[in-house]
Amino acid sequence: MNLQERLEELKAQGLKAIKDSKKLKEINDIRVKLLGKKGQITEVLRGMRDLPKEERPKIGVMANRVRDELTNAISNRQDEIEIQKVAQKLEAEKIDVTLPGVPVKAGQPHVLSQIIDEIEKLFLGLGFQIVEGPEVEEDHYNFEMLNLPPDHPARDMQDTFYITDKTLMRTQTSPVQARTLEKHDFSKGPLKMISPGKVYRRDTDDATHSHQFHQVEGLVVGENITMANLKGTLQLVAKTIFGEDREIRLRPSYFPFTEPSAEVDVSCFKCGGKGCSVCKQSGWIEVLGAGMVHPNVLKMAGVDPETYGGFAFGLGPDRFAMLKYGVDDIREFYLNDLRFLSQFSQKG
Ligand code: FA5
Repeated sequence: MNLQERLEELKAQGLKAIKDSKKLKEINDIRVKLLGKKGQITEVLRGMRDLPKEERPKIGVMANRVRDELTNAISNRQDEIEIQKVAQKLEAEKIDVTLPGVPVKAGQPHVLSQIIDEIEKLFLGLGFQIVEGPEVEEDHYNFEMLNLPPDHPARDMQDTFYITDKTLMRTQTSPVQARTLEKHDFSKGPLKMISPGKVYRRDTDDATHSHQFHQVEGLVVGENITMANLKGTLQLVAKTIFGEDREIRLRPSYFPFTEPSAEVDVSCFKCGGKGCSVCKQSGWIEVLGAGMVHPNVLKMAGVDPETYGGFAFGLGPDRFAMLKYGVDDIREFYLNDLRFLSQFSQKG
């Protein structure tokens, strides 16, 4: 076989092997076998030394053409294999966009937040401002400014967690009354505010008591504010939260920062006032404390009690929620059990 025939043969074999190759490694092996330093084509080119001078150019041209053809074929096949590889990968990793997604469970505000939101909405509609106060409070505001000097016996009812001698976890939202009264400019009109938030007491946890619970404080101070205004406001709260047919009643009570003071009951949601096990046969359930702001509280905040007066109340949203939904243990609100919490739809 002369060199020309050998070249033709190598070309035909090479092209066929390139065409049949499936992997990049295979094609690389073919390249080395044909065109590498010790490759078959390279060998042919070396063999040209033994040819008569006049034949060399012809064979040289042919050998170069065969080498170029094989190089192109290798490069094209490499590209094809690469493309196939990508196509296979895409096929294998195909995402079926018609598959149903993993459902994201929509949450909802905690039932206590729902009650507080409802109360806030009502009071915003009545033109009240919403004020927040610190949970780590000064003894000065939590007690003294509310007419509870050190050693006042009523402090015992609200024993709490002290941070230092002078700072404590607030036992009530009433300190926000004192803080707001101090700042209010009465030349601009009466003060109407509510203040929701967490409070803390060293109460032993039981079905109706928690060491951490919520209160919403209310305070109105201005000229000619009467107890009738207090009663009307609380009636509205009861009807908004518990329903149109709820009545309230005020019972005389004692708070150092209000005079007169009242404990406020709502007619029982279960029996409507006839008497049942929920209301302990009384027809009424206690929900909040209230009263007319004590003149000492006004004086201490720099407000003239001869000109201004008003009412205040402090209600417990935890107890409201218990009554509204018939929950018999306050601790349920703090256990974070979604089976319990998800029962309370947003609309309540
Ligand atoms: C007060 O805390 C007064 N600051 C309320 C007040 C404000 C009176 C303004 C007058 C003027 P009392 O301790 O009664 O009052 O608490 C008010 C409400 O908080 C109660 O009616 C009850 O609903 C709720 N509450 C009290 N202690 C607990 C507790 N341990 N767990 C859950 N709720 C409680």
